[in-house]
Amino acid sequence: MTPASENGMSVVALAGGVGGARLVDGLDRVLPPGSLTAVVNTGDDFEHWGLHISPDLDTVMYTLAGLSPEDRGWGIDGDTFEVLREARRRGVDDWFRLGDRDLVTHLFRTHALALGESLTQATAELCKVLGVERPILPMSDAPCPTSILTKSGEELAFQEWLVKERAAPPVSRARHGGNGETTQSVLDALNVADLVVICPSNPYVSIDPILRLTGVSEALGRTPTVAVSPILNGKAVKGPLATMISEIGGRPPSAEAVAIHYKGLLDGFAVQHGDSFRALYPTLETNILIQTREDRIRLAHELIEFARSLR
Ligand code: FO1
Repeated sequence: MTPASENGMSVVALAGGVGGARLVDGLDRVLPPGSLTAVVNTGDDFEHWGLHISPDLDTVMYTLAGLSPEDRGWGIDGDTFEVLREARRRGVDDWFRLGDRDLVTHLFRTHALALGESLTQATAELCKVLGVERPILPMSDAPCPTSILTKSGEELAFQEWLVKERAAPPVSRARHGGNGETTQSVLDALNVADLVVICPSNPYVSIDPILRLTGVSEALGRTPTVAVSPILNGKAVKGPLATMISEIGGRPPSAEAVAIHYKGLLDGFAVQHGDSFRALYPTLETNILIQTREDRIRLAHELIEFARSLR
């Protein structure tokens, strides 16, 4: 078996938060330069302290730069929080924990956007400065805010629901705002892709915002597409996904429930040992828990080989 890293295969990975970033990191390490593009959710983006915050773009960027804390997954490992402490002392909103080093990213991005740069340009500059060579593309340069409609009839901005309210208010559905436009860079990457990988991110709030953009699902229809389940043995590795599946999807959380959600888009699905189910397409049963770098590299190799077997 020739290691995947030697064969030219252009891969587009659709990713959201921490789980997505970890698989992108694994693919980044096994694929040769120029053969991986990450298309990242910006539905979590919001303005806070007058700054444009892009949590998922930053989580993928920091992970590829080797700056992310292994456990928490977001922000910068070892970051300090002096600014946050001072903000708290002065009664400034402190529910979203912005680290001192992390703040430089938000200042840089907000300034670039104020100078008229696109989110794609600003992200490319941030990646360059942090030594991240792989293209990390925002799914859109236009605002596409995700909000959560709660069962009590409230509409909360995504980060307010997830972080400020600790994902406690029961969800009736996620609402995706914006004009539905992706970027030409995303469409160009999809048009030359030999494979699309839907990373183990939350389908409702990290992947759906990407899939609903004009031209994206059509591109997946033309390209072999494999997904990695974000649910293992009925539980989410991180975050509120399991509850969202039962609240939004109306079914018990399982890899199969996720596959049903992606109806028709998949040509293959990677699940945790014991989670396979009768599907119309091949499923890869393996260990999809990817906390360590070795796990990420192993899963990335397995995925590439699995995708090759689908041809
Ligand atoms: N998640 C939290 O649960 N609490 C936080 O205070 C928090 C701060 C934060 C700062 C920067 C950043 O890039 C991410 C941050 N996150 C925080 C994670 C973020 O809310 C989620 O990981 C993603 O939005 C999930 O897709």
